[in-house]
Amino acid sequence: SEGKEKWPRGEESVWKDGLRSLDTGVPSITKSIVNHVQTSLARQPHEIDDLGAYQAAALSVRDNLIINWNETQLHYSRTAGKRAYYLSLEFLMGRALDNALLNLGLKQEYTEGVDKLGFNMEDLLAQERDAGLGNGGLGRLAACYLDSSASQELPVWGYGLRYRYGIFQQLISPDGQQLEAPDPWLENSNPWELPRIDVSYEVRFHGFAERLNDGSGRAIWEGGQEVLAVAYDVPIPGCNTRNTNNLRLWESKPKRGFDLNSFNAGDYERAVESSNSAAAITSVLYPNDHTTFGKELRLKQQYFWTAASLADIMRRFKNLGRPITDFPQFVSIQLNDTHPTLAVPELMRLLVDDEDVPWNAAWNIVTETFFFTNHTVLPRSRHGLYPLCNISCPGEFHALQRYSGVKAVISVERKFPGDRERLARMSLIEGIVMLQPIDHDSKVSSESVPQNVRMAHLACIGSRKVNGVAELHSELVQTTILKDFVDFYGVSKFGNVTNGITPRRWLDQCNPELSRLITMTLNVEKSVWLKDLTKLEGLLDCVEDEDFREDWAAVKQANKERLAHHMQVTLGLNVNTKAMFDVQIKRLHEYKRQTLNILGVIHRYLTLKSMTPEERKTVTPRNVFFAGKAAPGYYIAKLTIRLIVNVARVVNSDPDTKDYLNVFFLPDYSVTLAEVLIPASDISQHISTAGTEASGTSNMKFCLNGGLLLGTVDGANIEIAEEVGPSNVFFFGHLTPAVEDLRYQHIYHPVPVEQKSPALAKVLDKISSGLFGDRGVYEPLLDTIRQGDYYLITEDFDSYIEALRMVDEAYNDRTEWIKKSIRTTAKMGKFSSDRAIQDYAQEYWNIESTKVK
Ligand code: B1N
Repeated sequence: SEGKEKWPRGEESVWKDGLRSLDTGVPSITKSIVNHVQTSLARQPHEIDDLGAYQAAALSVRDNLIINWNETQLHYSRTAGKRAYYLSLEFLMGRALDNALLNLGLKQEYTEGVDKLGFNMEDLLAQERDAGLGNGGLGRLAACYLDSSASQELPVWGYGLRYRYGIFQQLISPDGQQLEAPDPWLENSNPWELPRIDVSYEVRFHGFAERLNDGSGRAIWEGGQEVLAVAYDVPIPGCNTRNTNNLRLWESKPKRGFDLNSFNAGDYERAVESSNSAAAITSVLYPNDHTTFGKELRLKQQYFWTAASLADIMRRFKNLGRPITDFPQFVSIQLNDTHPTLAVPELMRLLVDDEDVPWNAAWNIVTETFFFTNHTVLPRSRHGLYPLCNISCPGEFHALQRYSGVKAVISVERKFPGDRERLARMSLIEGIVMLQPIDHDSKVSSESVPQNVRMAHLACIGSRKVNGVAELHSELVQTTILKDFVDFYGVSKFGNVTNGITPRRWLDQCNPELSRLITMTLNVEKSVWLKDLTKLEGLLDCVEDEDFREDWAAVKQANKERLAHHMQVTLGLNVNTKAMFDVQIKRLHEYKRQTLNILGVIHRYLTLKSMTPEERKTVTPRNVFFAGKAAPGYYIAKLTIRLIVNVARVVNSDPDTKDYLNVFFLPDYSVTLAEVLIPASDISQHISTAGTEASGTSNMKFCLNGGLLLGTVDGANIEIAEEVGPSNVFFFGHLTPAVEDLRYQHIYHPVPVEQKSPALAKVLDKISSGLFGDRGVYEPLLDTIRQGDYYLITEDFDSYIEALRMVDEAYNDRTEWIKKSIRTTAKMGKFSSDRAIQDYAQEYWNIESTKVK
């Protein structure tokens, strides 16, 4: 189906007659929607509700995407150039309809079309469920990169898993406890995916690998359980182009409905179980951000996905009819964090065992093909250590041990003779330094002793280049977790690609009013600045234009009202839209320090309480918004949510303060909720302990929408400040080089909180005293600060409070604030994911744009 040109059977003209072209023009759009109501949905016009109308409109848009998708795949096959593949266990796509309409340039026509049919486009868009196949920044980054690849006409495919349940739904009980519910995103059927029953592979688990005694080093892997990987394709439209790329997601299925052997033996239950276990592999996304290890099912997901993806990539490569050694000339594969690391030994296995490539040649192919992005230096996430034998791909284990045992150790030994400590640090398999090649038994079974594999080391040695996701983070990767590998390979193997975001979703789609104002002001076609975001600099010419500033401020005000309306309708809350909107929305994590934020809120509350009513009138009213999910097993993160909710309860109902301070925790944070929150923000908080947030990407989204940034000197905050200038950001807190020493002091020379920060001590005491109810429940959270204080809340508290004061002061100068807002948006060009994808395409993958005519 991909480019093997066959003449149609039968009469060509009949085929040609049947081919549909793109729907454009309102009459053809309404016709196609009505057709889908009648046939695809099998419903009567009079019984169509918003959901039905959404589905019919989506199917109609999908027809257009499929036509473009087919053209694109044919074009890529015909031109037979190099392709890149983005392997990510997470793709946090959000909704698709609005994005597709905007990228196709059909929003206006479809809006008119559904209007003629008696519906309102906004209502239809609201029917769609988010595709929440990710936890946070890492998964959303993958989604932005797909949008940029398609928009820049680059031949890039994503590969991931089709989880039946995406990220859990978050419910918040009245007393502030997070409850999790499954996310049945496929319940109403998903119009954006195309099941490809013609594309499937068998993936083997367990069994044994038998080495052939022919001197080739090849092994035959047999037995165990075979699971079917079935492809579902999601078309990825580019902006203002026909190029439509592909996201291929794998679903696991039992190879046969039943395990026939057990079935025949009369063991019906066992037969059903094996089919369940196959289907279970892609049943649910692991809801942990930064920590997921030691779970067998997770590792099975990883192997299932990498094996199916590589088989698919190999088949496509072989269609080119090239010798296998050309593989890296036609294929680049980006490993999104360590999650797809098993692709390294799996490609070795395919090359050595299936393609009969000698070991050294195979290793050269592998290390020319893969590229590895590291997304975190946090110690807890780095334990990418898995008991590899337990996932039981002994074929993998076999290949890996051969490498680890023979090659790597020998070459490290050669470069650093006798440095056993270095050898131990660099070892791929924890606790094992093999100076002698292991004497392989000809059979390696899954019953072998479990040994932990260091995924980051394996990904590093298996890749041509390794990159971090912001300047500071890439530096930290090279000086800390992979330092020994820098010594070994040299710095040229290591690089940086600062993250980016797609301005299509994160400005044009989520903030249509601002988009319109920008287009009018720059006086170019919208797609011109959307595809060259540095064009925003043109806004700087208008900073002194008072009318323009008022228009700019009016858009922000309208977005604040849109959020307030949303909260009124969905949560029944009244939000004062005259107040400053201060937003922190991200996964709950100690390193991200939502705790610091809520402690600052309490400090503000106590200060307000100590003022006279007259004094209070000088205070800038503030709404503080929080949203974010906590990993279900992350006790401290859940306790932080509970504290926020209870602070909100007390503060919002206190007649002394409620006109000056309100706190909101919005449940069930998602891409779609972010699209409402971000355009409404005056200031947003990105306040991780220095050196812990690899990049952050929501910081870029807020700034692109004219929200100012309050943050630490960390991740991409630093590069944002470089662009917008120091007077347009609010920085506070200790710098990365100080962090290690401060932590050391906290352990060996602890100073009581009262001495470090009396203001903070008072806040902690108030919580302990039960001011926010639940006396005693918050002690474990407070103890993380009083003892050890790993994330340095006490060290940064006072400068944080001072930064908040400076935000207040700046906000009170309305004209200056609007100017800062305009200047911030104007300087966001660097953070377009188009720039990031160009970096990858040119510096890493070596692929070129190729436009579909
Ligand atoms: O990746 C984002 C960055 O902008 C963030 O700073 C970074 O925290 C985030 C294991 C992760 N790093 N590591 C993860 C997610 C899931 C998982 O199972 C680790 N996510 C990040 C994009 O670069």
